[in-house]
Amino acid sequence: TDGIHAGRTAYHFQPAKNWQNDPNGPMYFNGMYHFFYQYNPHGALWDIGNLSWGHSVSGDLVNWAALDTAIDPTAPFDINGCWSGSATILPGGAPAILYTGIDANHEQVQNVAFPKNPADPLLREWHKPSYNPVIPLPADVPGDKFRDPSTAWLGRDGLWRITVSAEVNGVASTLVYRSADFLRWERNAAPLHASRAAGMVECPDLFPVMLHGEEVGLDTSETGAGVSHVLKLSVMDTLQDYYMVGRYDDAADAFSPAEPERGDDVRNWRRFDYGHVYASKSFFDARKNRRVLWAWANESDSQADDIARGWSGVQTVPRKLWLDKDGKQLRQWPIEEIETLRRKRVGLHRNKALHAGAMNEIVGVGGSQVDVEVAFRVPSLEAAEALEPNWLLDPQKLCGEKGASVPGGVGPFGLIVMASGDLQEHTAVFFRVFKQDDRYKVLMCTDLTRSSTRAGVYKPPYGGFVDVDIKEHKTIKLRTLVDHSVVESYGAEGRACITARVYPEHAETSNSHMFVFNNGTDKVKVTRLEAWELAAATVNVGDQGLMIV
Ligand code: DQQ
Repeated sequence: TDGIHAGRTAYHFQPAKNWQNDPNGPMYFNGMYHFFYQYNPHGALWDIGNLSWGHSVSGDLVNWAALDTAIDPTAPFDINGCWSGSATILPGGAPAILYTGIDANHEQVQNVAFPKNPADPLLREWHKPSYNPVIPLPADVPGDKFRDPSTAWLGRDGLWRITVSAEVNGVASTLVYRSADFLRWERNAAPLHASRAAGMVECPDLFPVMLHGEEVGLDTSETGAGVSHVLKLSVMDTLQDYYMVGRYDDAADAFSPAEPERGDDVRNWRRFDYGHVYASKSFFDARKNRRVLWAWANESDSQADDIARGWSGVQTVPRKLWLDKDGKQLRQWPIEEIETLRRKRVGLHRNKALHAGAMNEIVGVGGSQVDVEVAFRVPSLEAAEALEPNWLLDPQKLCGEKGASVPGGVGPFGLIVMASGDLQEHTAVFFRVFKQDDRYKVLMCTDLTRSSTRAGVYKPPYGGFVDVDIKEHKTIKLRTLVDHSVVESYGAEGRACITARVYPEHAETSNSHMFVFNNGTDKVKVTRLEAWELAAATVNVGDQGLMIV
């Protein structure tokens, strides 16, 4: 393999080299998108003391220019690491960053940083005032469990609020702090959320969404009629991100879940992605009036591979995010700017029936950079397999037991991507419909078990149930973005996402193939299929000019 290029993505965000993890402080400011990220400038692995904030800018969220690191561990309040945090655009126009520093005592504290020169269109240099930390470690919180300040929002009383993750007397808590001036912060006695069950949570976020399914995004301080809120938490125990929709009350700084039956244990909340992403963070994009989510996707091969490649970690494509009409689930979709990379296209002219066992190659578009959208019409649900109630508990296990090659009634049907000519290597993304009494359950899976012939790679099946009424819709759609080592899928118009990392060996020397398939006894119809090869974006490499929109 050619070292640094093996598996390097063409349009997912990566620094030119080295380790990256959490997305930090994304914002749109002064006509420019800024993206910061947890970055180790000294190597390809996470290193507790060496985390800096990497910084890139973009005019379109697709092409990125790398700048120098924005925040580095240099002061007593962050000398042992500059960990995750968020940006807030203050009234009057200047942005502020709040981040976690690991201080000289190895304790986690919250710090503030401001642009040295707010008139610099690139905000290249950041100043960390010497009065930091603005929030020292509270007495009832252990030194290693206090971190990840969110973007701030204004309450109707004119005070700023942020959330910070902490363990308080052994209880994982999402704390709220208030401030009039962004410098002095006071903790609210009651946390926004607390749970004994799941262990430490990280990277908390609270943001508003339109209640009635409108795809319009809201600035983080919006409240009032027609507005719902989303509480997002990353759970260390499972390394997964979860969310709950609910009502936020800015008088008490309290959150009441829309689905209280899911309980306090965050692991029973809804998932952003059934694959492999963590530490997600969203921001309000005032340029296009939308909320955009970023999330980190770690490597699934070994640390030795990371070192050999010289880098580790990618970000998902930025996703537009909104609340479904049902008031409970979020929908996600790749930002439309990704479509500017679409080049060679193939499409279907008329409906195509896929009979039992069908496996049709999508001819004319191939390789490791593709975007494919397909709609499957399910004419009958008669043959749907009966669902055993305990299968609901572990959809990932179910995807393992009922993989793409296990015939079913309605499904499995879906896409096969990153397939070698002999099919020894392939990744299947598919649906399977089950029947429970007179209701139907749609399972979505990404099966990585055959994704690579390489040993020492984590190749699980991923999966989740899709919250969609198949009986009413009769059609289920799938969009999959393939980018060398990423297979990122959006099921049922963004109701379920699965992001996976793949390391196919064949792709280093030969072309990859793509198929639509049906392995159910009932036929399904492909009513739409469009596939594009995607051009490579300019992501932190080369000596690109800045594209300022
Ligand atoms: N990563 C950061 C922490 C955060 C964790 C450190 C989540 O601030 O809690 O790199 O991945």
